[in-house]
Amino acid sequence: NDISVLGIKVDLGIYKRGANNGPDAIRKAGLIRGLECKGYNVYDEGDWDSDVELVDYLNDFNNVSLDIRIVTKEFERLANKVKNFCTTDKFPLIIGGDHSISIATIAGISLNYNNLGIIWFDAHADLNTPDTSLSGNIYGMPLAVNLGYGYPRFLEVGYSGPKVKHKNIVLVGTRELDPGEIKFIDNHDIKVFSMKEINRKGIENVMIDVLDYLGKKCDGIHLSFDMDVLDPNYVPGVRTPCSDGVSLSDGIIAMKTIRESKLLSSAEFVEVNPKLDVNQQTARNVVKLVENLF
Ligand code: DIR
Ligand code: MN
Ligand code: MN
Ligand code: MN
Repeated sequence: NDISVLGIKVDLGIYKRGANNGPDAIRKAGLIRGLECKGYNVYDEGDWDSDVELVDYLNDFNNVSLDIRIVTKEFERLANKVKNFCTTDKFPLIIGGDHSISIATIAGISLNYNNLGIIWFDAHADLNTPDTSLSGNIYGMPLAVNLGYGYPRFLEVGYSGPKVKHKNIVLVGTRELDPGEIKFIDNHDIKVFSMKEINRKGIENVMIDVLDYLGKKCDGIHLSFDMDVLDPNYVPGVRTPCSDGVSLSDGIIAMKTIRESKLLSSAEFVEVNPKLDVNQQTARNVVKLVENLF
């Protein structure tokens, strides 16, 4: 009945800033109190921040390629932090930050399991590599890195090589893929429950399939929830809104189905950008989802 919370004030995934203040906004929207009201003991470990040097670097050289060496150093430190964060008997709940943090969080989390499964809620697949990315943004690459593809330096974060197996990954709510990502999925054993499947089968049936697929073979399941998987009506505060997405009520049903399975071992909610948000709607909806996950 214990949950530990870690905020990650990192938005190295793109040159435009804002998602670094996601943890702040999610806390202000009542995350901790919401969980305590449900009877959980919440251990708030505060926010992890990247080096000041790096922040200055981003501000001074806006729209210039990020130095991958510097970003890698930050991810190394973060992976180490997350590894320690996860080695307690409390449920690790992470709030971001942009989705690039998953390069580090999943490296850290995976050290605690032999066969980690990942449920990737996202309008996107985040399977780009520097070769296939059309934007150049690192936030479009984390899942590829977790699988062992991408900037060679990133593949060393935490430890060398892949952090998860292809067959242990499920994408949910997918609806905007780049050509390289489509090819990647075609050539690898990655399960995809796209928006089309959700509309056809219903979210509850989809989630039962997801949990059955992973539950049988994994010794832990991590939820990586990019808020842009929801329809833009519910998430004005994301960098890349994507139309015809998951409704808030379906998101809540998905969280409840995961909770009832008792299979989840860690979770992260990312891509809340307070600069873009309207009336704290996106931050509040993170709280709503989390309240139904526990
Ligand atoms: C796009 C957007 N595929 C990219 N990716 C996002 O930049 O690679 N992922 N927003 O969540
Ligand atoms: Mn950024
Ligand atoms: Mn994403
Ligand atoms: Mn996305």
